[in-house]
Amino acid sequence: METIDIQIDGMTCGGCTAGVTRVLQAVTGVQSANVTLNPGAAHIVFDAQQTSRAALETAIEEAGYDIKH
Ligand code: 9UX
Repeated sequence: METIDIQIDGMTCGGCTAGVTRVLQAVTGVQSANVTLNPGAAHIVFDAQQTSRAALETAIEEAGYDIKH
């Protein structure tokens, strides 16, 4: 398992964090996703054979949020 943190811009409420959590947990290979509003971030544990930081960042962007690179 691999653990990463992704900084996210654009989440403004608890509904946003719940939505991002749901999106991340739906990605095959994600074991757990903890999303915080302040600071905007996702702490993700995943199987590197099944997904990647890039794929997870894309999923967040497709949900309507921005990645802080
Ligand atoms: Mo409510 Mo957070 O629409 O966007 S989920 S502000």
